[in-house]
Amino acid sequence: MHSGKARAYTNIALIKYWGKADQAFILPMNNSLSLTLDAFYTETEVVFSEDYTEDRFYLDGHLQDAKATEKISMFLDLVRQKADSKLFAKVASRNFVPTAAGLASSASGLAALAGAAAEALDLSLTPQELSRLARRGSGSACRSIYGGFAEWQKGDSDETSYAEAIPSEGFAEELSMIFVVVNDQQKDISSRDGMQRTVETSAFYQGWLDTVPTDLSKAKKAIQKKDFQALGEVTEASALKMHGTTLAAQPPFTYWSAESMKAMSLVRQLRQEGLPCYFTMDAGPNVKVLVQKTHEKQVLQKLAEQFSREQLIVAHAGPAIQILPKEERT
Ligand code: 2P0
Repeated sequence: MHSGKARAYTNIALIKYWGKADQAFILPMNNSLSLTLDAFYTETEVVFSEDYTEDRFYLDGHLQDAKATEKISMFLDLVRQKADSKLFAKVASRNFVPTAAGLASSASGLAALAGAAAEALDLSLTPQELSRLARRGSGSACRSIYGGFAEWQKGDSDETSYAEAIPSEGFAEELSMIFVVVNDQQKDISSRDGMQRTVETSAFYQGWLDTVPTDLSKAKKAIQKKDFQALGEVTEASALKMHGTTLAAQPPFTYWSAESMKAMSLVRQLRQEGLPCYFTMDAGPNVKVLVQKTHEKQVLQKLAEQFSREQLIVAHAGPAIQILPKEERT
C-alpha cells in the first residue's frame, strides 16, 4: 500500500489566465499572476494498493459517479506513468470552504491531488515539477503549489509551462480579499468551455492577448514596490478585459449578474469616498474585493450595508502546498 496526503490552498488570479494554446497539455495563451489564499483549501488522500480493482473517488465523504471518477483516473494515469505503476487508487478529497456557496475550486483540488498522488508513489518532485503536474489537471492548479504571489509562465511545451513564486517581502501578507458571494440561478458555463469559446470566436480575444504582457509587468512592478494602488488598478483592469471578451464570443455570454454589478459599483463608490479597494471576478458571478488589511474592517462594514454578513468571506494570503505527515492520514 502506498499513501500520500496533501493540503492545497486556492488561488485567485490578479492577472487572469484565459484561453489555451494546447488543450491536451493545458498550455495557456498568456501568463497569469495570482495570490494564494488561506480561507479555502482542499485536503486529499490518495492510497494506491494491489487490493483495488478500480479507482474510487470520494468527495466530502461521498463516493462519486463514473464521470467524476474518470477525470480523476485520467489524472492518476499521468502519475502512474511517471512512477511506472499499474496500481489502482482510492482518492478521498475534502473541500474546506466557509459556506456552501459553490466556491469549491479546481485549483486547490487538482493541486492537492497532484501533491498526494506524487507523494504516494514516491515521485520526489521539485515544486516546479509538481506545478507542471498539477497544470495537467487544471491550469490554475499550477499556481496553488506556492504561497503568496505566483506567476504561471505560459511556456510553449509541457516542460516549460509552470508557475513560480513571486517573493514580495511581506506585501502579500498586508492584503485581504473579501469574497462577495452572489447567489443566482444562472446556468453556469464552465471556465474550460467559456475560455475555449472565447478563443475560437471572440472578436475581442486578440485585444485581450495584446495587453497581458504590459499588465503583467505593471503587476510585478507594483508587487516589487509594494504599491497597492497600482496593483489594484491593474487587477481590476485585467478582470474587466477578460470579462469583456465573453461579450463578443459567439454565442455571447457573461458571468456577471445584477448582484455582481451591484458589488462592483459599490467598490467604485467606496474608492471615490477615499477607501482604496479594487474588484476582480472569475468564471462565475462572485466578486472578490482586494483591499489592504488596514482598510479591511471599513470595507467589510460598507459591503455589509448592501450584502448579508453570510455573503461576505474574508481571506488573506495563504501558504504553499503542504504534504501531510503519516500521522495525519486515515
Ligand atoms: C484564472 N480562471 O486565472 C482564470 C480566470 C477563471 C477565470 O483559471 O480548463 O479551472 O482546468 O485549465 O484553471 C479557471 O480555469 O481551467 C481559471 P482549466 P481552470 O484563475
